Amino acid sequence: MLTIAIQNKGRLNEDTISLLADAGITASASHRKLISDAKGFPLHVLYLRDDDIPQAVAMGVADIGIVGLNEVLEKEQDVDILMKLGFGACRLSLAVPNAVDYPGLNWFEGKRVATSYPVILRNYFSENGIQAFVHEIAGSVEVAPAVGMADAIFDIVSSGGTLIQNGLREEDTVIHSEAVLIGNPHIDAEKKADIDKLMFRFRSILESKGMKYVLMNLPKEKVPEAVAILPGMKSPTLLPLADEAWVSLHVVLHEDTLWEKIEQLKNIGAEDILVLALENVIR
Ligand code: PRT
Ligand code: ZN
Repeated sequence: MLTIAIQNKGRLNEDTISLLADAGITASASHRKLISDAKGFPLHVLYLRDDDIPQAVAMGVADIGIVGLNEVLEKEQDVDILMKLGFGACRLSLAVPNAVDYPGLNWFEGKRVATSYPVILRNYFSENGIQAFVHEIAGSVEVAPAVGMADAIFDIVSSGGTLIQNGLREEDTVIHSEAVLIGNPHIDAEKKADIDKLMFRFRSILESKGMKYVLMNLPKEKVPEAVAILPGMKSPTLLPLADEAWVSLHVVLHEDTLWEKIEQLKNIGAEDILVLALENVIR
């Protein structure tokens, strides 16, 4: 049976549990357990600190894991990145005190930079030919410049609020991160088949994000114009109505273009437009 390592508590725990739930898999959210059996899929769930997940997967203690890309890159363990999961978005950035007049990356030459991500930062500096002092600290990296422990920091940024509160300014984004599914590279065929099944479910959930199912009544003669408004679709679905001059048109739209398309369809005579939530897109 497949074993998945997930964060036991913290920022990724809730979204991970709800992604599994959307995929029909009930995993206990309990923070005290180390391991439990999920319902709805043959799966052991191992609850770990996010820092330990890449190693657990590389060692085969877990076959797969859900963790931030930032942790995967930092730990440099032998794992495959199987797919991005669309939550836990953040970036790893260099930030300097507001008072600094920042000319570019060269500013970091000879400077002390505090971070919890020394591996990623050292790699970045060496790729860019910068010689700086990387100070690893475990937490509260953002206070290091104010207390004189560092000249700048390299840390996770999401809204940017923490930087502002600490008088720091984001200057250089090094990586964009989000939660990813990782896998042990030496998995047997049986487990591989289960991982494929799981990924198929995750993909259908991700694809349906932001999608709406839209239906409307349309004068039959307007169908070619409606099709022209809806490019990129294989074809909208048309169903006959009792009144033969009208059809019912069904289409899946992304919410980014939803209102624009609906206005255009209204302008050519669409009526009684229903917009419904879409749970899964299975291709
Ligand atoms: O206990 P454990 O080791 O498992 O957890 P942890 O404390 O190491 O990590 P946790 O739970 O804080 O974060 C888990 C993962 O969530 C990270 O590895 C990232 O992949 C992701 N993530 C997404 C974030 C953030 N957004 C985030 N904003 N992780 C941390 N932050 C911090 C950031 O460092 C900043 O100090 O939240 C603070 C607020 O950010 P702003 O910019 O919104 O103010
Ligand atoms: Zn951690």
